[in-house]
Amino acid sequence: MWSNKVDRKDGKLAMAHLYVAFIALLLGGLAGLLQVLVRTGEFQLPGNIGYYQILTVHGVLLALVLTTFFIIGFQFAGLSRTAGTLSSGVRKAGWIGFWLMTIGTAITATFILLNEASVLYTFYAPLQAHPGFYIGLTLVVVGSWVSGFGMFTHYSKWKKTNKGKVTPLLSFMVIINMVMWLVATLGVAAAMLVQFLPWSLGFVDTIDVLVSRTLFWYFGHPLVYFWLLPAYMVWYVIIPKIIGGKIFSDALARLSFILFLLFSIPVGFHHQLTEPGIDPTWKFIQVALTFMVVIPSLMTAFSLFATFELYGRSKGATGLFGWFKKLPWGDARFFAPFVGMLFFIPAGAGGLVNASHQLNQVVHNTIWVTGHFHLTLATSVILTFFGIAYWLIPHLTGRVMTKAMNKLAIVQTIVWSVGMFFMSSAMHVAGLLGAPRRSSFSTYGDAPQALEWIPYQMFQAIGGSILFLGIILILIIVINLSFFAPKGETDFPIGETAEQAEKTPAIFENWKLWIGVTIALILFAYTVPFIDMIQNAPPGSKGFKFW
Ligand code: HEM
Ligand SMILES: [Cu+2]
Repeated sequence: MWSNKVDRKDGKLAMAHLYVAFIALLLGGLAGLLQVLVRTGEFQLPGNIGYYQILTVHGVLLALVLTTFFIIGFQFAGLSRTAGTLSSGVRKAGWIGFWLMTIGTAITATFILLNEASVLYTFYAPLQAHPGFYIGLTLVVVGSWVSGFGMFTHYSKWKKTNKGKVTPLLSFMVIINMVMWLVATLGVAAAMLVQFLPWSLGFVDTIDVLVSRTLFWYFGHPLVYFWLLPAYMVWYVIIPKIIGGKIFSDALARLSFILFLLFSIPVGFHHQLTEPGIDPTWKFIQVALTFMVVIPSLMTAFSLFATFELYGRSKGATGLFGWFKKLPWGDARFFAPFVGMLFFIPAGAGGLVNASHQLNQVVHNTIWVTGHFHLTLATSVILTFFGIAYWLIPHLTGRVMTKAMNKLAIVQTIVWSVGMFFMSSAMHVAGLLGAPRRSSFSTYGDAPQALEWIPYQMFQAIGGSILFLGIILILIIVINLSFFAPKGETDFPIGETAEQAEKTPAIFENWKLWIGVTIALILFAYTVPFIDMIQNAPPGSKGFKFW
């Protein structure tokens, strides 16, 4: 019924998303380079460019635009590969979604560049941007919904024509991720429509700050899992095939995705631990729910390393770690995501610190936090995305990656790791010494405390500059694979499940059940504190523009 090749028309849709993603990487990375330079205390931004303006560019382009575009493009390609060519209706939905997101991004970017919206990518009230900033972001979300409904339609069509069969694993994972995204983005949509737009347009004078932040983090935590799950898709489904091994267990993979859906949303308070106005009991409950993601995370780690070990042993490896040597270290499609996985170990440990109430007091709003998500998002996830690009782009453009490009991709991975090691370690240590994040000040008038941070901020700048070199390298590879690499066939690797694995239970696709439990958990975690916030609301705040 379908071939192993993604249809050309579906490929174009996916590639359009990837182009926007990599343009965002270049511009966002440039902003990042300027930031690390400013924070050494030795460099000033030229002209009237404000620090918070470029920091807004950096956060919006990298955390919101790059990720959403890359993920939606990759997921359309994955659905087309595993559940068959998209119908013209679904493809049209994909294009409408793409253009809504692109136009939305352009509108938001315009107002940031006009210096009307230096509110950072979290747009915390009472900072108030030009309404155009919020309108643009709303269009990005609406566009992603249109694409998401396209994906749901494609899935249900597959179900209808394949009654009784288990959905291909990758397609199942895509649907979980989009369900989570849909439920989560309802929070930002509500904040935009009910709070930010009326307030920035002048229809109302004040905004309820606590409610706006709560709605933001209701979305903001599942957002990080929306970034992470596509990386997990690659680790579970694609990497086994690339190394020539098997998926350890289809059922375990699905169960871990379901657990991520359940435990990603009712936990936003762990970003608001220092927020007054939320009862500590509810903070405690949401933190306990947060720690539940340890279960699917460790399941994932276990299952990946089981795949590696089984493969190594099948190649004759002996001893406790003999299998390690058998892995295909010279293949960038494996090497980049694997290094990403390794970085996830310290990243996850740092996350446990952030989520623990007492330890959070030490690191809250320091640059430690920035160090943390440059490990999770900007290394584990991003290196995996680069690993996707190495086969997905040539697959879609009908080209092959040359040996030279593969070598450059290995170098790219090493450059990124070294740069990030310096930058992120410096951020973690400076944060422990109290250096704040999101500050254009570096020396604070030569205060002794701040001078302690400067050596780390120098390391941060060295690491950041190496990282920028990494961005140049990946762009060279992406441009080569898109336009210049030799013509040929590249495989879209999809792993098969190991023979000895258990059968997949049908209950995993009982959506009524899983969405029902998700909603029940959300209502449990948010209803009482939310009523409390509304009933005991402080006076609202007028808007502020500090830039
Ligand atoms: C050349 C590479 C990069 C450099 C040099 C860099 C540098 C920085 C620095 C110094 C900050 C903190 C500034 C401050 O708090 O004052 C920052 C923030 C941030 N970076 Fe990066 N970064 C890079 C790549 C990335 C990538 C690839 C991503 C995501 C995919 C990313 C996501 C973020 C986010 C979300 C923030 C927070 C912005 C905010 O606090 O509003 N960065 N980056
Ligand atoms: Cu979180």
